[in-house]
Amino acid sequence: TRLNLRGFDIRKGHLDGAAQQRLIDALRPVLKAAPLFHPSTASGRRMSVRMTSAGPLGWVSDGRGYRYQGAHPKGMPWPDIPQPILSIWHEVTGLDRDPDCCLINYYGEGARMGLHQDRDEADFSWPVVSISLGDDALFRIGNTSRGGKTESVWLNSGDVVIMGGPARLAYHGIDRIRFGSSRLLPKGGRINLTLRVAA
Ligand code: MD3
Ligand code: FE
Repeated sequence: TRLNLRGFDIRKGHLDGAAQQRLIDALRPVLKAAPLFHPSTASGRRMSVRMTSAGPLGWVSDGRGYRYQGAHPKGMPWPDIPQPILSIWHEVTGLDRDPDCCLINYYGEGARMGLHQDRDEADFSWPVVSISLGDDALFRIGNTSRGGKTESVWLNSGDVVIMGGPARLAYHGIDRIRFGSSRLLPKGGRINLTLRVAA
């Protein structure tokens, strides 16, 4: 089913169980080559979500601020974005160009992501595509400026969300996950993939 919330195009159950498992299998070597790390905010606080990236550019955050860069914090190049992930981008966006970043967020027990905008990309006219895998997550959507009313929706494993147009600059975050609600990841938790054109 398809749901439109404030311009967020939410495809519930877009990926069946087999497709979800293929993505997890494709991510295993990526996580081995570019291990998850805890980014720290510019203010020096460690984020509860662990992250890594695939593609020419990856998103990092440390004492020097937020940015996209060509290498993992430990120095290795980011691995390529697996083909089954690129296929989903092309299927749902219809675009000719590939994303240059697949940001991989891992939510363990208690991890969350506060309301924020994604504004480190060069051109906000490209959409962002999000793929949810594993445990359920409570996704909150706000407005293009801070404050005002928000709306929440549960994202489940296999859901795909496309943010384009004005939704691209909306505040959003993950309030909490239901740890252990899915069997997809043997150790539990949630993986969110976001496909972006960063440069
Ligand atoms: C709306 N991730 O990585 S995905 C993020 O579930 C992020 O891990 C959340 O917010 C997660 O920045 C939410 C949905 C999402 C991702 C990117 C967006 C919504 C977005 C970029 C612009 C607008
Ligand atoms: Fe975001």
